[in-house]
Amino acid sequence: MRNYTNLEQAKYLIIGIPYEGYVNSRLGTFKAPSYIRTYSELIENFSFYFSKSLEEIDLFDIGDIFIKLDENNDKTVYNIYKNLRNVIIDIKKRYIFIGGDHSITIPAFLAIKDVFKDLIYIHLDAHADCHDKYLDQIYSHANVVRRISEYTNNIISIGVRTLDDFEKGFFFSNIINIDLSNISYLKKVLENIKSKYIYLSLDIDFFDPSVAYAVSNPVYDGADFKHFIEILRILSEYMVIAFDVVEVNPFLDSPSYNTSTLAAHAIKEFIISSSIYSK
Ligand SMILES: [Mn+2]
Repeated sequence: MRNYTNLEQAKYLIIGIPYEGYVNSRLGTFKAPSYIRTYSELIENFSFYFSKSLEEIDLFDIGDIFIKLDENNDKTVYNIYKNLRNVIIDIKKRYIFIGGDHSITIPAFLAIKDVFKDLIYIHLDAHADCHDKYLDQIYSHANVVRRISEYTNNIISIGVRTLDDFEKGFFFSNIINIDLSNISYLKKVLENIKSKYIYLSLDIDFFDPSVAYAVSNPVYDGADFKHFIEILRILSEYMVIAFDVVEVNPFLDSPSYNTSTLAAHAIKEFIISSSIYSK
């Protein structure tokens, strides 16, 4: 994707966060922002689903943020939050973050929430990410929903299909869970929430491994791209202020790089679908 405008005029800012925190299986997601940018060059501008072109939208890619690494993962995540606070200052813009592993969603959500107070969090993921502590970490990829739940009561998960015994109690009693076979329920849920803004997070393992192969923790029986489009159609009637794509692992993506390309497609369709909202 190209820049169609400059930083000042941009309605959408794209920000890479090439950070991978606690790795419990296969390293690689820190490389995703550069691969997703590279394979975005395969993508055509016009959206078949939303009848609009990227060329009509002012977007600007500011590149990757600087990440001050600390020996302690939790401190590094806090450093990411502080840096994002310097970038997220314009309430007329929307923000797209490219991870990185899912831990980057915690500082991104908190930095967005500092500016857009009244925030709903929607989690598209195979995993519940509801661990309070995970291998002694509180800001890892497995704690995302649990940490965010400390800042908003309005959390919706879609596509979760595996759970750890340590997190299932919290998940079932605190999170609104929507099954892939019942996505239209999202509309009903949102009608009953008064909050104005939405943060949408896409863990690429939300998709079935046959759709998104290059992920660190694949779980079968996942989503197809049409499920994602169905969600975007519903959300196009709401103000989705921020979107992230996380957990693409380019080291597992060779030789096709289909998963990196899928992530770029998801970003394109998010930008176009959310730009339709005009209230
Ligand atoms: Mn996941």
